Amino acid sequence: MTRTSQTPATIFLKDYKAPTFRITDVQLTVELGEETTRVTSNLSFSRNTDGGQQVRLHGENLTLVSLEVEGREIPPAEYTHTDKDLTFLAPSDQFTARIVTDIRPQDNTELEGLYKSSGNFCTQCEAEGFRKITYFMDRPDVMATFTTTVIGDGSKYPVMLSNGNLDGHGTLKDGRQFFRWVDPHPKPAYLFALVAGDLACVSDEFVTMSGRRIDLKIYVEKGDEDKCAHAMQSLKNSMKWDEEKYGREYDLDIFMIVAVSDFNMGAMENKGLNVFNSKYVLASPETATDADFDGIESVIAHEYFHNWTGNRITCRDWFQLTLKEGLTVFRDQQFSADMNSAAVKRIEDVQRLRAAQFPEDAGPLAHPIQPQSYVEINNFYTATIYEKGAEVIRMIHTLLGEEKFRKGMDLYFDRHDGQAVTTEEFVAALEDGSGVDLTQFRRWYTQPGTPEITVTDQYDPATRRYSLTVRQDNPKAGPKAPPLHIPLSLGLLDDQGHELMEGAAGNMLNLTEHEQTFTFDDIPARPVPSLFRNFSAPVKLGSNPADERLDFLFKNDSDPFNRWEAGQRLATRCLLDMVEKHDSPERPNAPSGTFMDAFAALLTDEDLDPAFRAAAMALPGENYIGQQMPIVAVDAIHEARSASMRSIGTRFEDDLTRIYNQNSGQDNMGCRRLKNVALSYLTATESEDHILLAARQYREATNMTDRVAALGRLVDTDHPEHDAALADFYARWETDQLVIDKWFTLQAMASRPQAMDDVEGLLKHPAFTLLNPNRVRSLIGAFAAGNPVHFHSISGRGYRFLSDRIMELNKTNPQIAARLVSPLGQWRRYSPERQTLMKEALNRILETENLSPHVFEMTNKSLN
Ligand code: 0A1
Ligand code: ZN
Repeated sequence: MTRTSQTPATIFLKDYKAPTFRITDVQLTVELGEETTRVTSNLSFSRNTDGGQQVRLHGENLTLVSLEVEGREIPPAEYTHTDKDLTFLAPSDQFTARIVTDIRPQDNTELEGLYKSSGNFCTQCEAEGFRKITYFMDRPDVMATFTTTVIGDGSKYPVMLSNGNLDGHGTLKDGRQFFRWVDPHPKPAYLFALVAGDLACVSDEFVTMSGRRIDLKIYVEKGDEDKCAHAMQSLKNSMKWDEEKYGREYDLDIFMIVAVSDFNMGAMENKGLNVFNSKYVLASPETATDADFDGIESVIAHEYFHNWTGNRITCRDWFQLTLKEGLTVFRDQQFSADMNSAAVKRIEDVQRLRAAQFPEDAGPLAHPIQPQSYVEINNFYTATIYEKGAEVIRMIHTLLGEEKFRKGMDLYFDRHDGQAVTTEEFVAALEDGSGVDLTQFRRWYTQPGTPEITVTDQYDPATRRYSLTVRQDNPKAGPKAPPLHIPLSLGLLDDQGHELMEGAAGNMLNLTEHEQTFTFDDIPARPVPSLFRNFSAPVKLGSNPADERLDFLFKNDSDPFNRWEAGQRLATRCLLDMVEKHDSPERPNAPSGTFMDAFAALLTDEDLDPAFRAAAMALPGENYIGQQMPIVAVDAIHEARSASMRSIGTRFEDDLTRIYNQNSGQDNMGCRRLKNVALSYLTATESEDHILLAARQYREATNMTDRVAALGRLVDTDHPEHDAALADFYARWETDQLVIDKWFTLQAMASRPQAMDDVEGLLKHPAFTLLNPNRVRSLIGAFAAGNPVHFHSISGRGYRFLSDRIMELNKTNPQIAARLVSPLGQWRRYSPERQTLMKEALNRILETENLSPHVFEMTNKSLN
């Protein structure tokens, strides 16, 4: 299993050394060609530390044409050159170099460096892609000003973009067109971008708080101009919000967004020139769901907010990735909460954390938000760095309070503007700016694992004293791991549901020891505690209160998050009970009476916000239920959940039909969500009427939210409407890639018995390609992560299917291949037969010839 000669090197945080030389200015000329693209780079070097004369530049997949230092051509005997770097001697402490290289973007399927997407040139340089464009000190602590001249055939590429402000354009003597861009803000190479193509442009403007007029441009493929309005509005809202909330103003004359269809991730914050996966730009009600609209708003905000948290202040090295990512996710979460329902947003953020980060933290790929080592940095763009990182910032925000948090942030921006810094420098600035001690809190940066909290309480009527004993354990961090500083936001409710402590936000307890007891005096009767309100810390609450208490909190808690949480816990308890009794004679086929009563209350509570009500009515997903079991009972979970859906649909048919009708035809996201939850229960009954209701909704829908919700109900049936609706959907949207992704995903996640055959068949569909990451995610990613019954089929077919695709993708796009490995890494959580099959699949991957470091690291670690 362990490889020797081929094993890629591990990089350690403890080995960090500041660079001996810095590059302070870059003058880049990129001559775009159909065969060869030539890059000429003029660099200004200056000494940074003692440490000799050697200058080492990174470079991969480059053809070196020439190297000059201080105007002198350097002969090959005077430099060394490998497939990873170029090394030569510095003539003095300050010098210039000119390097000419050739590259072939049209052959680049990894989508890192300069590549082509739908005939247009574009770049992706984070984390280490700039070295695939030219030789450079490709590390984030080397920050330079850039001037970029793009040259090419103006008839093919009328639009030529790079970072900064436009400084000039025209036609060269040979007829080629050029555009020159100047970025005055020093930046690391990972923020470099270049785009060229025949693109359409949608324009707008924003006037900043100091009265500067900024041009806003969104570039898209021709024909997509009418799908940019939401992205543009989101951008303007983000710019305004960052000024109001954090005092941050934009700093160039132009802000550009380009949408491309081949992109490994969601989007990229290149200075002044964000490159986006088209999924996070293009939307119209006919083609995008409400969830897509929300996704666009948050990703546009995320990339824009990076301008201050990421670009003006960047990371010293990649171990500090959460410095920019955790902080920027927190900021985009705050923004979306301000733009929409804060309660529903918080529920969604926690669902995402639990779905993606908790399993990561509990499995073989667990790492602290500041890792200590890595093989391939691209494997560390994880839910832990992003989502848990955001929770850590949120806890700082909770501990400091709004006002002191802002003081801390102001100091951070003041102190470190223009620098490449560490998470330690961030925490120190927040501490100094707020005056709050974060010494113990820092442990969150270096401890992996999700803390498990157990709570017991006591009430003494004689002394009217109530006490809570709270314990924290973090098994993943080892028995000797010191306790974390955990903010526990608490409410106490009396038996009428009134708050016993002032302020509905409750009290904030500082949990700093392994075990601690908190006492409360003058409590007239035994209260019901509401713990970790608004999910005040990324922990698992072990102790499970009685159903009656959950029911009480579900009906009375003033904290909306905990209200939702109580309902989910009640549902989870019922489902787990059904799973446990799956093979026994007293197997229930419906959730408990307490749950049914609580659900009934929701059906008539018209005062609740519809989106919140929809979230509260939805049952926890199969993966989440599985997470609550030591060994996941895949099939029993599926059956228990399906049976519950069915019994709820049957028992409450009238109320659900009423809710469905009341919320139909309303132009409101919350109403659509509520209506579609009702539809999911109704169709679960499998009655002909309700299937036909879904079919009618499918046909008559005026928006993609309703259409996809209805189609999702039909793909799980064998009803003739199944084939009819799928065929209709394909024919209608054949030319819209993003919509066709949905078509693949719905089929990938279907639970009907023949779903695995369907998925294998779809690989051969003319619209399927492994070269487009969205398409790969829509079929293969959705199947592995969202179809537990078929992925974990005891035949092993699902595992083999996934490992085959990983091996194929390893050749063309190792980043995407590596991202698909993690479902197999959860093998310890499955039955012995499944464990064997999952490990077999991992071992097959590991034996593949020419395994990329990306896939090697993920697979090798997954077997641990
Ligand atoms: N910094 C981007 C994410 C990103 C990371 C790597 C990429 O290519 C390998 C692309 C994008 C963000 O947080 O949005
Ligand atoms: Zn980011």
